[in-house]
Amino acid sequence: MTEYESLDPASLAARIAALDEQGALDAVNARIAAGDDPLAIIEECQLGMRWVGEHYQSGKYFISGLIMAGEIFREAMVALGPLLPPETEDATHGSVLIATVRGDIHDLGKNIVNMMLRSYGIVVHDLGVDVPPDEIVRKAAELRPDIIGLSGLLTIATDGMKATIDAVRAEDELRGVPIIIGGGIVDEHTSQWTGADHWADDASRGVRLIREAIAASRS
Ligand code: B12
Repeated sequence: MTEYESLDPASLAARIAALDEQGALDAVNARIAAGDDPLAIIEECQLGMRWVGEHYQSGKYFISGLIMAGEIFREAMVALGPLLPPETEDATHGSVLIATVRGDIHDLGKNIVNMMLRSYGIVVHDLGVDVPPDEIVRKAAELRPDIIGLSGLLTIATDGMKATIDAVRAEDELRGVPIIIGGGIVDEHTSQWTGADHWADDASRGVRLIREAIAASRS
């Protein structure tokens, strides 16, 4: 039996993997009503999304499946949003400039990282998706964040990450600003190749590293 086949078909992850929009949203709402931790619910959504990706790769789903999964996830986040702490503009706990790099439009994972950072009172400046290196450099020079976060899910996004990091490092006034890369495709090797200071392939590790980097830059 594969890992996928062993998923409980009534579970949230299995419903997302099956692109059962109503079933997935019912499961999210039932878990909210039961008082489950919103982050645990998000993690299970993420597992379902991973299976959608596997089905796309194996040819079971087409691009429409990815789009549908994105929509289900977005709707789940709408339901979960009010349970997460509100945004702050007070940068006492630090600030992060974040963007999905050039050539990549995936943003659901980045948005989760944003929500988790905000729950720690960290100010997040989100530049959106498909952001070119020079735009990230320009906004970093203007906003002076404690750390820059670059997101990407496509293998090709590592090129955009490297180009962005090279551009930031070439800017004297941004010297010393740490950079973290994140997304399913990053690892130690990508981190070394791009010149990033940190990497994370899940939000919990990423948020921990970002908080540590902020604490280090302020001590
Ligand atoms: C939904 C989806 C889409 C949606 C995206 C909707 C949106 N608004 O984001 C749409 C339909 C637009 C899409 C398009 C495409 N997609 Co797509 N997509 C997916 C899918 C199924 C889920 C992604 C997702 O949202 N996961 C859930 C989130 C919560 O997880 P996450 O993104 O990994 O984020 C977590 C961590 O990575 C980390 N993290 C993320 N960013 C950051 C940033 C920082 C700073 C930190 C610290 C951490 C961090 O924290 C997050 C939370 O834990 C994946 C499958 C997969 N395995 O990821 C394929 C996948 C990423 N897509 C893929 C492909 C091929 C495409 C297309 C090229 C398809 C096509 N032929 O057009 C296009 C590319 C468009 C482009 N130029 O970007 C491939 C990429 C293969 C590769 N390695 O290059 C995947 C892996 C599917 C597959 N298995 O083949 N896609």
